[in-house]
Amino acid sequence: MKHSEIIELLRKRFPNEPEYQQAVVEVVESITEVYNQHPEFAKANLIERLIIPDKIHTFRITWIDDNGNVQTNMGYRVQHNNAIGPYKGGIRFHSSVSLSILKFLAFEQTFKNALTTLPMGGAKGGSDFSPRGKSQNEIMRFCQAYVEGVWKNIGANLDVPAGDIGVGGREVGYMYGKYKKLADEFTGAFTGKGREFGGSILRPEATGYGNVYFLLEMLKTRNINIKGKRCLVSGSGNVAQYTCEKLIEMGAIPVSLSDSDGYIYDPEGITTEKLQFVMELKNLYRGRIREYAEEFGCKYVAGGRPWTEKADIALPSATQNELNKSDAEALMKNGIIAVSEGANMPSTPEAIEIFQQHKILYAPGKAANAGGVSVSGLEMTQNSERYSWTAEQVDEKLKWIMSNIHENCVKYGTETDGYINYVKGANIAGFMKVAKAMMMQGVV
Ligand code: NDP
Ligand code: 2IT
Repeated sequence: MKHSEIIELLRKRFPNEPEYQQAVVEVVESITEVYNQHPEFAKANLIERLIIPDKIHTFRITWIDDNGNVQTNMGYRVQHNNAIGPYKGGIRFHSSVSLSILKFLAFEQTFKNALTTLPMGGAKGGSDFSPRGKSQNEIMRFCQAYVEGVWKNIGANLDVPAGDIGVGGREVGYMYGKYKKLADEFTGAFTGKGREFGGSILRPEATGYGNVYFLLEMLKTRNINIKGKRCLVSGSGNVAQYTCEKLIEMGAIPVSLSDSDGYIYDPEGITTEKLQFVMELKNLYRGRIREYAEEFGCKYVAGGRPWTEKADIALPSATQNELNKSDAEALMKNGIIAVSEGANMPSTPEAIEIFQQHKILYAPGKAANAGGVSVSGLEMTQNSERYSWTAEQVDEKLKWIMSNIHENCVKYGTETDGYINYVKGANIAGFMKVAKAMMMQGVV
């Protein structure tokens, strides 16, 4: 495989998909060397078979708003690869959703899921529907309409969706209810369900908690204690909230949060009580993060991102490409020691280059945020067993999985000078598992 040929092929086949190109190029750069050490991979043309998703479902979603107007949105489910298990990945409802974004997320998910040790393939779905300002009934009708478009293509042994941006426990509940009615069966076809109907304990917390567990493993490699470390967190949704919760529990000090309108910086630290306010604000009242600054009298920057504030650690937990080159330079100038990604692909390639040049601890999302899908995998296991585990059991497994992912990154990503290149490590470890499974299953 020639790296330049793959990039050429990508640009030719998928010319209008910048996010997809970005995600693929990163993986190709990491795996070229090992790929070429296995001539059987090229013979089976594994790379093209990984660049073209297995299947993409595209459909129109029609729903009626509270004023009686008929609305339409685009609906998608990208089933990227099922070499190691049923398709698995979240659903995103956001006005920015495009095929390029869902393809990049499904591609990343394939390698992330391979890292978890659990049998899950990679997928992602969603819609350009914006939940912002919609009533509870509109959300429910929209969720039901999305499922109408996709229900025949998902299922416990086929493809198991979950949450992502704009889709949390409420939306999964509505989608599962509609799925159950259409399919006429009660199976684990979604994860992130309510605890009362098969949802795993700790699934809501898993991505944020898992990211902090991964961060602790990274810090351990340099004998750094997390206690008292000031942490920049972006986003204020599911991942950001539980990242803060675990940081506080570990004695670290989260000092920022954001949403698509701006960020807050609280130099005194976001405490448990303040976090409770954020959870109610975001999960119940669906308000804006600006209201935190109004409540607690701290700084709010409209339209900004928190990366220019001084801190020790950054945990981007909002969205893709939310941290660019100049943000990375600002972080370096302020002496950041670690960046651990809760979001998927939040750092641009130029930002990553800066982190690695400065040899700081840097974990890409597909390693650091794999805790969410891992507990989704554990939810699938519990659903198959028709049993539920305790919080201790799930947490112990989550910790083990995150430390195992870290170990694999060290194994495949340690460079000659001892620097751990987590991007390379995660990409090679994830790719090798999927590649071996594909080889054993023949040319299909
Ligand atoms: P939520 O919808 O709960 O929260 C998303 C947060 O990010 C909100 O604060 C939102 O602000 C902000 N945000 C979304 N889009 C943008 C944007 N274009 N610009 C600026 N801010 C934005 O989603 P999650 O917390 O679940 O997801 C956050 C990230 O974590 C995503 O990248 C997701 O793919 C990733 N992830 C999620 C997992 C999960 O289990 N949920 C698992 C692994 C990764 P606003 O309210 O203004 O829209
Ligand atoms: O990006 C992700 O890993 C998720 N949104 C979670 C997917 C899942 O199936 O739990």
